[in-house]
Amino acid sequence: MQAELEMVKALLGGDRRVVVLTGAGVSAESGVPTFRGRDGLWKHHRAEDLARPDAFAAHPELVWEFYNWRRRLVGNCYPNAAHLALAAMERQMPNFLLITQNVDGLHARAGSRKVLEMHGSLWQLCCTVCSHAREDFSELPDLPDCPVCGHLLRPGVVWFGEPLVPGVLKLAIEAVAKADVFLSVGTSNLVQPAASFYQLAKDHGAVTVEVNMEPTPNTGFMDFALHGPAGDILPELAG
Ligand code: BJW
Ligand code: ZN
Repeated sequence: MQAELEMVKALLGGDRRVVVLTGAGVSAESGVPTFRGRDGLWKHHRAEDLARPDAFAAHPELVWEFYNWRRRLVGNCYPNAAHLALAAMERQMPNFLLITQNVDGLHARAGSRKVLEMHGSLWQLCCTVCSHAREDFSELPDLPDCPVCGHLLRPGVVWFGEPLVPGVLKLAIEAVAKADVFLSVGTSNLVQPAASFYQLAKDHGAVTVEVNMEPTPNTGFMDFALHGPAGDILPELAG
């Protein structure tokens, strides 16, 4: 893998346009559970079954309990070597963009300034009825209500079947289509539209690279696949 790593590192030099897509695997070494597999179980519920508008409509208290637990958990975690390497890449590379599916805010805490959070943020709240929305890092009540209209607040994240954060998808697609190098890091590539970004990049001539602990459905289509912990591989690419 060392030879592949050196080749990818060389590709990241100069003023190449580099777009990185991250997923839950990037935060795994910080102690944030990933979404799928055994890690994704909370009180016998699959995270995928809770991150849905119909689950929230039927059991808002259960879904809020899940999100409040995650807010507390992430609040006690810290950025790891992978987050720090991506923040360093942003400082080193003039044409660098980070797109994340993560809602934990750890990229910003690591020092990344240009981050597109395509699935929203755990720290964003929005009203289910009016347009009230705010960032809030405090401990929340079990069922937080809107200070404007009194109705239920919801986490400002994107659930299955919901459109991505307005404007963010457009910016992401524009950047991916112009990328010289596209890196997919720590994502299972099971959720659309993020899982198809590599295809868009490839169609426009980008070199595609995957960094993951294990193969994903996209691995065979990538120009380079680097297998191992993001916290080991990204510092090597950034250094
Ligand atoms: C490591 C590691 C280490 C571990 N180092 N690696 C086209 C085809 C089929 C279906 C669809 C389609 N288009 C849309 C859909 C439907 C749906 C979808 O994709 N369904 C699939 C399941 C089939 N998509 C949507 O609904 C999206 N909306 C949409 O497209 O809207 C269209 C629309 C337009 C107009 C009107 C209405 C609608 C929205 C998707 C939202 C996803 N939301 C979630 C929850 C966010 C909130 C929360 O966190 O609670 O986002 S689901 C969940 O999955 C979360 C994640 O961001 C996302 C991706 O997961 P990720 O990051 O890949 O994590 P894992 O756990 O799956 O993988 C971790 C990986 O890390 C593994 O591979 C490990 O090996 C690796 N790893 N340690 C390196 N140390
Ligand atoms: Zn309201």
